[in-house]
Amino acid sequence: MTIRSAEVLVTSPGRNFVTLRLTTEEGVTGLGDATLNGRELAAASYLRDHVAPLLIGRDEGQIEDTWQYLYRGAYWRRGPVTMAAIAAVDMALWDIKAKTAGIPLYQLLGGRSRRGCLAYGHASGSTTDALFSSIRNHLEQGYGAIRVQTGVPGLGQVYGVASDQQAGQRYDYEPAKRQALPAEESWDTRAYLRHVPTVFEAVRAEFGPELPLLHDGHHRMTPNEAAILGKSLEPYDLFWLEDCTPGENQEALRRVRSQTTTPLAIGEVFNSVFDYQTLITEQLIDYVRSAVTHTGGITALKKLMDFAAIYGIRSGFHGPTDISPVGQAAHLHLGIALHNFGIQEYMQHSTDTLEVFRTSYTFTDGLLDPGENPGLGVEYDDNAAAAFDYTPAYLPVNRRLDGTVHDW
Ligand code: GCO
Ligand code: MG
Repeated sequence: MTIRSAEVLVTSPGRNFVTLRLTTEEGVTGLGDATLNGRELAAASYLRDHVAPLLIGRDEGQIEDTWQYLYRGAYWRRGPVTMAAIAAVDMALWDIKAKTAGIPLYQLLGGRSRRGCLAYGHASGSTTDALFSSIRNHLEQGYGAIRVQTGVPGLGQVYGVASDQQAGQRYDYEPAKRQALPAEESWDTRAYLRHVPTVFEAVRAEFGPELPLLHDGHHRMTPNEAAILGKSLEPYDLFWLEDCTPGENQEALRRVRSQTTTPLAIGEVFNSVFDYQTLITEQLIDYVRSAVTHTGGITALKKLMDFAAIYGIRSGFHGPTDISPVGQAAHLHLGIALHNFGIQEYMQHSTDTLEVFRTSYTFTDGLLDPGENPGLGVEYDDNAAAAFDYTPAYLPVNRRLDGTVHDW
C-alpha cells in the first residue's frame, strides 16, 4: 500500500490552522497538525513545497523510516518549522495505521493506562474578583486543575490574562491578534514578583488546599528571579511553575532547582529530545511541556517520554487552542497510554473550529478521553473549512518599562 496524495489544508475558523491530509491508494485518510502560531505559512510551505512530493508512492506503514528519512534527509535538522512539518506527516501516518487496523490509536501505543487524562484549564482576570469568577466558571465546567494568571498592578495587558470582553467565553485567551503589527505589552519583573504570591495566597484562602493550581512564567525571569518566585510560591503548593526562565539555557534550571521545591515544567517551545538532555538527566524538571505538533510527532514524543520516565518525569503536553484538534487528539491517545502521564492542558476550541475539525474526544468530570473511534478520531470538514480564509495574526511583543524588548 502506498500514499496517493498529500494535501496541505490552511483554514482560519477564528484562528489559523495548518493540517496535512494523506490519502492512501485504498482511500484511507490520515490527518496531521502542523500549526505554528503566528508563522503558519512557513510550515505550510515546508510541507507543500518540500515534503509532500517525497511522500507520494511511499509505503504508509513505514512510520519510523519516514520520520528518519525526513529528519536526516533534510540535513537542516530541528527547528519549529521542520519539526512541525515532520510532526504532521507522523501523526497522519499513525492515524492511517490505526484506521486500517480499525482501532483507536491508543491501542497501538500500548492500550489504556488510566480511566482518563486529568485536564487543566486557564483561569485569569485582570483583578482578583475577575480571577475568582473565572476560577468558579472553570470549576462549574468540571475542571479539576486550574492555571492562574492575573494582571499586575501598574501594567496593562500581560500574557495569559483574558480581557474583560473575552472573560467567561469558553476559549477566552488568545495571544495572537489579527492585526497588521504585533501588539506591544509592557513588563516589570519586580512588580510581578511582588504581586504573584499575594494572588496565590488569596486563591488558596478562597478555594482551599485541595485544588491543583498551576502558573505560567512565560520565559520572563532570570534564573535568580525564578528561584525567588519558586521559593515565594512554596506555601501555596503549586502543581507546577511553567517556563520560569527562557528554555534555551538548560543550565539555568540548576539554579532554580537548587533553590526551590516548587515543581517545574518547561518545553512548549522545544523541538527535540536534545533540548531536554540536561534537564532530564539531571532531573531539573518535573514535567515535559512539549506539544506533539512542535516536536516531530507521536514517534518523537513517545521516545522523549520514555526517556523522561527513567528519571520520574511526567507529561504535561502543551494544549492551547493553537494546537489543532488533530494535535490535541494525538496528545490524548498518547496520554491515556503512557505510564508517566501527568496532566493535559485543555483550552477549549471555538465552535467554528469544531465545525471544521469534528472530534470524538470527550471531557467528563475533569477527565479527557480520546474516544473509541478508529485512528485519531478527528474528521476534517472541507465545506466548513472553505468558509474561513487565512487571516494573518501576530503574537505580541513585550517591552520593559524603559523600552527594552523582553520575553512576553
Ligand atoms: C501555554 C502557552 C501558550 C502560548 C501559545 C503561543 O502555556 O498554553 O504558554 O499560551 O503562549 O501557545 O502560541
Ligand atoms: Mg506556556
